[in-house]
Amino acid sequence: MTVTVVLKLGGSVVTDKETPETVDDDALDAVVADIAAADVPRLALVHGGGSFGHHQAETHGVTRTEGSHDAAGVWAIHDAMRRLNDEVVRRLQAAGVPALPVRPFSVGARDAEAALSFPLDSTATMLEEGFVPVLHGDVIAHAGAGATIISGDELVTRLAGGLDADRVGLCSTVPGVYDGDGEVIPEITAFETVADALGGSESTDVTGGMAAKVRALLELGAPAHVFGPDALAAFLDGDAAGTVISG
Ligand code: IP8
Repeated sequence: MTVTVVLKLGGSVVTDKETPETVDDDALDAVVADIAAADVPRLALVHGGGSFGHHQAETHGVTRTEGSHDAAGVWAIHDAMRRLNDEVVRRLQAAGVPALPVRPFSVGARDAEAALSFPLDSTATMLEEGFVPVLHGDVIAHAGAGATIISGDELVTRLAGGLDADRVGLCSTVPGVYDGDGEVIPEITAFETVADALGGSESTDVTGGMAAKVRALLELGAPAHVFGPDALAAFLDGDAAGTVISG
């Protein structure tokens, strides 16, 4: 059986989150080297916004629920993400990974109830043809709201279900999901067991924190591993990494 892996590189891993529109060169090179060294036949990548998308989204007042009809603002957010994606794809290709971009802005939409439509024809065909599709958090057209943000995590959920993924990885700057004592929780199988420790959203970015992530990952239908960059090689080798979440 050919294993399908969906991997998200958090925006905080690939960018310097404190400095607008700045790639974290060393961190990005390190994850690219791990991906290039790994032997994953079907790999779909997603990356977050970091100091590219979130910075522009804040400037233009756009969130997952607050939309905008200002074309220049929507384009500024998309263009920032496009430039970050260019950099990720360029470095992956330079390392020998057959990476190609998929632009969520041109693929997906939300209806008036905010339900996501995101056809996977291009992504799935790329995988069949041996490419590594690289998606990213983005803006998308949203009925009644103009355009809103789609997070990398939503894309991971869509890809995991739509591609029937066997494993899902979320590589961020933390080594896993922490319990109340600051220790990494090895395994989560139900939200109630960790609700107190997570205490709601701990992140200030526009698309939500760890509690929301854990809830969504419990619904995936494939085990999801939440880990830091040091564990990426192990995850790509098929080993357990960080916190394993399976509902
Ligand atoms: O960093 C958000 O993606 P995320 C992307 O995965 C934008 O939440 C455009 C803010």
